[in-house]
Amino acid sequence: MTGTLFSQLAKRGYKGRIVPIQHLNDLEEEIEDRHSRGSFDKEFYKERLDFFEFDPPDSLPKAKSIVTIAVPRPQVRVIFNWKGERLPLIIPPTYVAYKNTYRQVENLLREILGGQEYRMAKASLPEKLLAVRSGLGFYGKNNICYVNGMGSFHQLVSFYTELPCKEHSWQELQPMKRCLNCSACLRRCPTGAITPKRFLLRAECCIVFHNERVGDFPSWLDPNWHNCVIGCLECQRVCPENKNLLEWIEDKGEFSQEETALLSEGKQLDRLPSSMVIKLEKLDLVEYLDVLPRNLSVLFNKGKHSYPPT
Ligand code: B12
Ligand code: SF4
Ligand code: SF4
Repeated sequence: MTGTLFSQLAKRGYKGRIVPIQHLNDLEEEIEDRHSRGSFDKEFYKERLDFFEFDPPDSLPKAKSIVTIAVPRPQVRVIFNWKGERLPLIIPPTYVAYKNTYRQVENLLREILGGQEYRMAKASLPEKLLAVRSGLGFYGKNNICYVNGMGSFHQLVSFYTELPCKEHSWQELQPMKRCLNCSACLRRCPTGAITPKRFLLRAECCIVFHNERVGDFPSWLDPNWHNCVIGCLECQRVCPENKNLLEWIEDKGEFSQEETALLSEGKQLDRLPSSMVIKLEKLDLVEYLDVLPRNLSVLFNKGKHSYPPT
């Protein structure tokens, strides 16, 4: 059955691994151990890591395995019309269609496993750790997970299933081989979040932590470091492992002068025309509406509009 599962995934260009449910303990211990040693900034932990659930949900008491899957995802380019200029801006892989990608994989798994009466449920786990431990990927020095043939441009999705796991691997934490002789991401990261002092990212220094949340950027964060509508691509663009993926950019629409002005003013969803709401939903930007005025104004002011330039 696992053979059928993974060949069906491969047909769509996805890659996956399965591990027995017993490894949940290992995932929990690893995160808890780092937490108790004080490796995480307190605010960061509370905001971003506190949601992990290291038990299968009550709806699936007989879960036997965890399946983790990597789905290739492109960068997305959106045009914003601002002060008479058409500005192409980039949204990094995974933001657009995040939930949709998840749903697609869920439906596919339900189709394959449901035929055999195996049930499944969503897992809220540290997905990179699971992917690397299961042998699906490797850690880059930038702490992002790399999968052969996909670089770091992929979304990870994971599910509990009732499918028994006969064969699996559980690897040591593995850096990518290429990282042994490379530090390009470390040198490029503007904030020092990637540091030679330890492998674990200083996530509280990562631009993404700050440009995904509402409020002013902290005073130490130079707004010119901000480089995408949301998120950051500096450490992935410079990575040789992503060389062949950099031009995989999907164009996903345009906001007119009036629409861009509404976004920049921070108008709430119920104040926006329905045509705009549809655009925002398609881009999965609705949840970032509150951060767009700040993020866009920085990009509009710095005049460094796109990557690669068009
Ligand atoms: C919290 C979070 C963030 C935080 C913190 C990121 C982080 N590195 O922890 C912030 C907001 C900053 C963030 C940013 C981004 N994120 Co994010 N994020 C998450 C989330 C919710 C949890 C990540 C996590 O577990 N962090 C906790 C730390 C402890 O885990 P870790 O990063 O795996 O750290 C391990 C290594 O340091 C390793 N380690 C320690 N020492 C050593 C030594 C050696 C030698 C080795 C090899 C390893 C090693 O051990 C640690 C685990 O114990 C996941 C979704 C999920 N459910 O997992 C998405 C997720 C990780 N994010 C994702 C993405 C795409 C991003 C961004 C690339 C988005 C962007 N372009 O802007 C950036 C990348 C920033 C970066 N350099 O990491 C994807 C990653 C896909 C991939 N290819 O890996 C995920 C998996 C979402 C998804 N479902 O696809 N994210
Ligand atoms: S830029 Fe170099 S060091 Fe960083 S993840 Fe890529 S290969 Fe590894
Ligand atoms: S995403 Fe940006 S800020 Fe975060 S580690 Fe990478 S380069 Fe540094």
